Amino acid sequence: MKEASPNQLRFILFVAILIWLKTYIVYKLSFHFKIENTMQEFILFLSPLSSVLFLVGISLFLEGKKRTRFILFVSISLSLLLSSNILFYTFFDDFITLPVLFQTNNFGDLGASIQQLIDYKILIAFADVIILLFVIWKVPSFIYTGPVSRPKKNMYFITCICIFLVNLTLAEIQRPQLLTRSFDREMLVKNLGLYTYHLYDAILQSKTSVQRALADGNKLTEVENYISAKYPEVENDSFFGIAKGKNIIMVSMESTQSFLLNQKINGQEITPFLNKFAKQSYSFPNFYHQTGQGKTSDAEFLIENSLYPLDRGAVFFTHPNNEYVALPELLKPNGYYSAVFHANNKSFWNRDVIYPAFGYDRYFHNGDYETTPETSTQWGLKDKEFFKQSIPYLTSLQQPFYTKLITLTNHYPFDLPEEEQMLPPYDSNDQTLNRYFQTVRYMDEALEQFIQDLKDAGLYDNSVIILYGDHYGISENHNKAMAAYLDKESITPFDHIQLQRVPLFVHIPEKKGKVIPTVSGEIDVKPTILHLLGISSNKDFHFGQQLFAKKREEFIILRDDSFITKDLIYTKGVCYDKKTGEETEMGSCTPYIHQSKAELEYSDNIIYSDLLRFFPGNKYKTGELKTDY
Ligand code: GP9
Ligand code: MN
Repeated sequence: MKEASPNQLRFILFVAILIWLKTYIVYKLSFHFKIENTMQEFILFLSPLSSVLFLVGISLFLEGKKRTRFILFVSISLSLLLSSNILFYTFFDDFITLPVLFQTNNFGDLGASIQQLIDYKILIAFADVIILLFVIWKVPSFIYTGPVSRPKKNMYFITCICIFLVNLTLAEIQRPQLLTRSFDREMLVKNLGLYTYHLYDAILQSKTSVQRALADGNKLTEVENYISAKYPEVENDSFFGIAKGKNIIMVSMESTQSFLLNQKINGQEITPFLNKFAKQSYSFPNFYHQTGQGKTSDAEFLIENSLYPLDRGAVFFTHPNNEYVALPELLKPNGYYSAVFHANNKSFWNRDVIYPAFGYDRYFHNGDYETTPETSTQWGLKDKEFFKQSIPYLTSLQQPFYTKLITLTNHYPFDLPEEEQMLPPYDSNDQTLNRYFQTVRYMDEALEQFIQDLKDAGLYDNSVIILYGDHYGISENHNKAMAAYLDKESITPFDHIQLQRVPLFVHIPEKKGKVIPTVSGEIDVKPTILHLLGISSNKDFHFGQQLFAKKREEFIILRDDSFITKDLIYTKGVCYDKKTGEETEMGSCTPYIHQSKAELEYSDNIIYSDLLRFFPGNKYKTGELKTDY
């Protein structure tokens, strides 16, 4: 006997609704979407539905056991996708993109952190799978696996498309240009649903592969023209060549934000050494990190290439085989030996693959360091021990050298044994912030010892020492605690941008240094180093502007499309007056919005199409990277 028609879809609809509601519950528990009105909440609620209906609906073309198996497959796959996003979000405050997904090595290293993050939310992510298995086992009569009539299928998919179109229209009303602004992942997920977002991401990714194949060398000339018009070179100021022939020792200070400087908790300075060092250096209080999903590696990329990192994924992973005109490579013809020090897995962030493309001669990684459980955290060797063991390597290098040391201890979850915590405990409700202060202080002490050791080794007086914070350490998830700490009612989007400032100190031998308040960013470091060493920039390709120039254009673009000028901050579609922190009329920001869009696009194009292959200065490529002693 033919089954009554409503029952043909009963099981499929049941599963779709289950996955849909589960997804919404996970959204609410795990992701911090900024919801401004009821309509946005409704879109958030609606958004997973069409894709879930569609995916589950494919099973209508199968019959019998195959249909049930397929539905189970969809349910498990989506649960896996969802739970990976839960973990990733807790850690990086962002959603997964395809390139990041291929960074399995990194996920391996995150192991210990992931254990801390696994909780009941993951169980909820799999709730539908559990219910589904139960139904298959206990109530098989509920499952209809027979044929479904054509009109019924048509009706099903038309409904599906209608829901999607309603969703998209509402989303476009709330957020015009949604699909063209892919860098705003939260917006995409919020409006299109997590699963549609992943499809969209996959399409973008394949577009990238095609782009390289179709690249045109003339595009590079276009970018060069843009750069020389926007950022003309000033070579003959008094800083040009001031450190000619000196070594460069650069330190990437993990997760170090500027708000920590010159501040006390419980009457004690958080960073006593950095505060002192700042006074003997050129310090840049308005220096911003510009990193994206690639975090530390993006900071390295910005600093050594003066190109923007990508809006999705870490460029270290997505484009390690491109041609670059990076600092180590540029300095080589000037007699510089280059080395990088990082006491963690050599493959973290794909460094062992991309460093040769930057022209590095030597990569010291965890294989070069003595590590014991006492001297390390999950992020590798602790900073004090890292610096201590790096000194003999540093002193043995051929001079002049260009070096970069990457600290690790001040990394989320900011773990440090109690006996090594030197500050009186900070007592907020937010354990992450409490712990952060301790690891920052630890790093501060490690740096103090390091600088002393450089002096003892005779390297201090013939080296330019550059310390920079790679990116934020305290994410938006901790805004409540941050607001309390900063004595504010809340952290506004304006405050958030100001919190993206990270320290930059440039110590030049025999120079007293001073505070230079120019609005600047990681993109400016490369031309600055070349300038100090007296290396003409016409062999170089870079976006930033050297930091000592009197007439710099004060304009820094962040990877999420926000920007900062001398007087304005633009973020999340709002233009702010820097003096008041209040919203100001959009007209003031408009020209910069265009410029920032163009500049990011130019930079992205260079990477996606591997345009620096066509750069004539690109002839210093060197041979192998040594990774063992
Ligand atoms: C890992 C370290 C941390 O080696 O550089 O990277 P992050 O998670 O900060 O990008
Ligand atoms: Mn980092």
